[in-house]
Amino acid sequence: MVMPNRWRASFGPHLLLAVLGGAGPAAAGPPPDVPAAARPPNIVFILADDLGYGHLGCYGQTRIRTPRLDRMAAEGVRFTQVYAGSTVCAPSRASLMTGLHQGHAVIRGNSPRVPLRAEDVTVAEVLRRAGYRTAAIGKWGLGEPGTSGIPTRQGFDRWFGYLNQQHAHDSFPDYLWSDEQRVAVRKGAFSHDLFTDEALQFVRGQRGRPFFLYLAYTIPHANSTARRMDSPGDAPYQGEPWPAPEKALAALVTRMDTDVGRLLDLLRALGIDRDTVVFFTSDNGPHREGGVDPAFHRASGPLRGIKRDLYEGGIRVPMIVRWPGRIAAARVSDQVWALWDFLPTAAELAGAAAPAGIDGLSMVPALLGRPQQNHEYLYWEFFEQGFQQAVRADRWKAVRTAPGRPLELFDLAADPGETVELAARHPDVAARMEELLRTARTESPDWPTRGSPAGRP
Ligand SMILES: [Ca+2]
Repeated sequence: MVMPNRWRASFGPHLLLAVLGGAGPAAAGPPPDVPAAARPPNIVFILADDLGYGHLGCYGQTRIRTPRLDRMAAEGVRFTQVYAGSTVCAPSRASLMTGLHQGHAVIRGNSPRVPLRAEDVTVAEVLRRAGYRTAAIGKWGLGEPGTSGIPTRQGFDRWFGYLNQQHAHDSFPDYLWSDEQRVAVRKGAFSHDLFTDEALQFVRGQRGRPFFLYLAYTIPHANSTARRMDSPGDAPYQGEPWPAPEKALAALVTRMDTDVGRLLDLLRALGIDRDTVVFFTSDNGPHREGGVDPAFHRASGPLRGIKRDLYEGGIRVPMIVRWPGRIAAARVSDQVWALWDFLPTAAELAGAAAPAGIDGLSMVPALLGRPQQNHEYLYWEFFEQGFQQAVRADRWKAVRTAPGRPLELFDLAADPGETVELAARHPDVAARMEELLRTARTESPDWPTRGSPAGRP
């Protein structure tokens, strides 16, 4: 039986702040338990790893079966124009955690391994100060052991998983981190299954206070170190006439789908699914690692490029959000937003203020189907193959694949596959995009551009 919820019934988040009194970010420590009637929703954020725009049935996949995520989309809102923070893991997660795009983020690449700093304000810190109990489970990648960047020093009450991204390549690890302890893992245990068990246990253990669960799965990332796909089996695809890595990848995606379903079933069984907002998305586009060919399962859908590209296939990701009773069922939204919008979105859901100076906007209106403020632009930069930049403004997308190369301009409304280059035909738009590539960023000492942004002398 779900208790009537006055917040859901009548209160906007700003009113909620007043109800909670000192529960905003200025308050020291979590407030005492608030009455159920005024409690903001639980927030669950599930992040897949290298899951492409085309990997889920509800985004056009025809062979890999994802019935639970498809049903989640049918029960909530499915976004068609949501973007990752970056085209690889660590920087994308840094943008997710801090609300900053890559032109301002403290972490802008997988190497060097720069940790989040003590002064960086994460979404977990914002939610914990608003009274939430917070957990991170899975792959972290934003701080090595002993640094300021580890989850327990970045706002998470509970942490279980891989700190190091290289370590996360091994899905049958010898050890994992539990809070600040290294714990042995039973031989042959598949880490993803441990993460699911831990997530279900965390949710079952919550009473009274709202919770934030950040569940960062490692599926369907490859074991890039051993150059293979780690999977406990190929079911239900063992009989398919596909290359072995493609069977393994499909099996992993379906396994994750099943486990997302288990989590949603638990929320319902506990009578809290109407009090819980669940997000599902990916950290970047699909990979070509571990023997996988992203074309085989059409992993990017209709989009151009994969992981490590700033074309759409590298950065546009699935995004499904479910909140029964508040988010209308079976809605499809083309609202343009990005993972750096999650922090202010979560803050508004919690009735808390987001830190000043971030790049993200709250997408709560878009979630609820109300008029939404749009970004003037979205910005990305990437350093692994030389300095690359991309910007999206309205229907236009510009990519520069190296300093000094010509700006490539695409009209995403007419050409989402980025096949027709238009810079010469729209010099005014190209000039505006050039200006954004220059002004959207500040220089980072850890990721020098070697040559100036936008290829200028
Ligand atoms: Ca990734």
